[in-house]
Amino acid sequence: MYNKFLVLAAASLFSSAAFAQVTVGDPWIRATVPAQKTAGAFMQLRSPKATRLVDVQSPVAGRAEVHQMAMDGQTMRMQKVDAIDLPANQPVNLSSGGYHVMLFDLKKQLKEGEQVPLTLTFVGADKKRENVTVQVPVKPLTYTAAH
Ligand SMILES: [Cu+2]
Repeated sequence: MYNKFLVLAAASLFSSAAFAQVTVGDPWIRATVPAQKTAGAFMQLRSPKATRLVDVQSPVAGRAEVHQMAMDGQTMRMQKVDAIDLPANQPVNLSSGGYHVMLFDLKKQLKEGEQVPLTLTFVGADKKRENVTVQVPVKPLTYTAAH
């Protein structure tokens, strides 16, 4: 089962690359408790040509931002970043402790097993905008990525 999934994932990576699209690997969102208004989303981005992630949107959130964790003195804080640079063919990880997507003003509780649509907007060197929409599975509060 697990091996089969890996093969399928690899196959989809290759087919997407043929269309010069950004691929989104292993996306996930952490489940929320009732009344929680924010959630973090994580994934691995890879682009066949240099591009930048400039915007994020989701129908379940009033607003979404790209964030980065950074040390502020002794305290780890997150701050909004305007864009994430994706060098050609170099995977960029959005993971806890680094870059992540932050959803604000959640319109509902995100429960384990659900899928949340997330649209990522990229702008390449040619200034063309490219939208990539992925269905992001909601993972339990205790989940950490496999790698
Ligand atoms: Cu954040």
